[in-house]
This record gives sequence, C-alpha cells and structure tokens, in this order.
Amino acid sequence: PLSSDEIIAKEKANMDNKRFKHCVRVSETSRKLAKLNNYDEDKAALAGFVHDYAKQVPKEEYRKVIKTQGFDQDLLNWNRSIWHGIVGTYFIKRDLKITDKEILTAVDRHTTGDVKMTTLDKIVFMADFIEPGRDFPGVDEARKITFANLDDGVGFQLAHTLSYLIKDRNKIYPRTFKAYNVWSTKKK
Ligand code: DGI
Ligand code: FE
Ligand code: FE
Ligand code: FE
Repeated sequence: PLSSDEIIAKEKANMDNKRFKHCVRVSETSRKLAKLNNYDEDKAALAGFVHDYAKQVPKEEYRKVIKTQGFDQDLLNWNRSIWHGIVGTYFIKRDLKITDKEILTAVDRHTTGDVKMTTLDKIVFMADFIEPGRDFPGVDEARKITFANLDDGVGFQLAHTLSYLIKDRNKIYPRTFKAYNVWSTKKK
C-alpha cells in the first residue's frame, strides 16, 4: 500500500487547490461523524479524503475507462457529476492502490446515494454535503439533522438534491431516484 504522504501527494497533483481543500474538510467531517456513530475514524477520514479524487480527470479518459474496464455502457450517457463517484473508484484503485471494498463503495455511492447504504457510505455522503465550506440555504438545518441522526441526514440530502436538480431541469440518475424513495419518503 501507499503511505499516507504518498496518497496526499497524488491527490494534490490530481486536482486544483480548491477541490483539495474540500477533500480535507470532508475527511475531517467524516472523522467527526464516525466518532458520533461508533465507526472506525481513520477509515472514515481516508474515505472522505479520497472521495473526489477523480473529479477533475479529463472526460476523454473517463470515456475510455468506461468502454474498456467493464463498466455499464449506459454510463456513457452521463457526465462527470455521475462518473467521478462510480468510475472514480477505478482511478482510486489504479493510482492510490486502495483496495478496501467498503471505502471504494462509499466513493461509488457518494454522489447519488443508494437503496442500501453502509454506515461508511452514509458518513461520506453526509460529510460531503455538510462540510464547513458548504454554504447553500438549508445547510445549517442539514448539519443539525445529520449530527442528531445520520439516516435522517441522508433523507434530507436526497430530497434537497433531487428538488434542486429538478428545479433546474437536470437529468436524474435512476439510482438517485431509487435512493430518494427509500430514504426520504413518508413511511405510509
Ligand atoms: O463532487 P461534489 O461537488 O463535492 O459533490 P457530489 O459528488 O455530491 O455532487 C456532484 C454533483 O452531482 C452535484 O452538482 C449534484 C449532482 N448530482 C447528484 N445526483 C445527480 C446529479 N446530477 C445529475 N444530473 N443527476 C443526478 O441524479
Ligand atoms: Fe463528489
Ligand atoms: Fe455529495
Ligand atoms: Fe465532494
């Protein structure tokens, strides 16, 4: 495995400084949420740190990897918002030599959520949404809800993101919809 200094250096080289600082804050927030939810803090911090590793990989490189590395070809109809989680796992394995399935799954799910989510998936998903650099309307409520109950945070984020995407007439990735139905809707 790579040392943490090597992971940090590779991550820094793969993105601009603004994105790097976001990753550091997501790492710190993931650690905090791990502590609150009795999860391995170091593992959560690493998953949070690498979650956006591939956010700025060129589009052409993504297309090539989707075509040749066994990904669902429907991904070619999407864009980097969706790719950097699901396909980002390929670059994290390749470049950062991270093979831990739980970490890779948390990265895979960090943008859309999913029907089933592990504690680590929820931690990274929520840390990305509420890290101290976020300032959208509703973020303080999101923080309050998430620190009180991680699952309620997931439901809040999915409803918030979906309503924002729809307001702007964006295409919704099916997994985002499915996750919303599980985590955000009334129980009867
Ligand atoms: O990578 P970040 O900016 O830190 O955050 P993110 O990975 O959670 O989200 C990246 C973008 O993806 C954000 O603008 C919201 C968008 N997104 C999330 N779900 C969907 C989506 N975009 C589309 N078109 N469809 C989705 O289902
Ligand atoms: Fe992301
Ligand atoms: Fe997110
Ligand atoms: Fe992020």
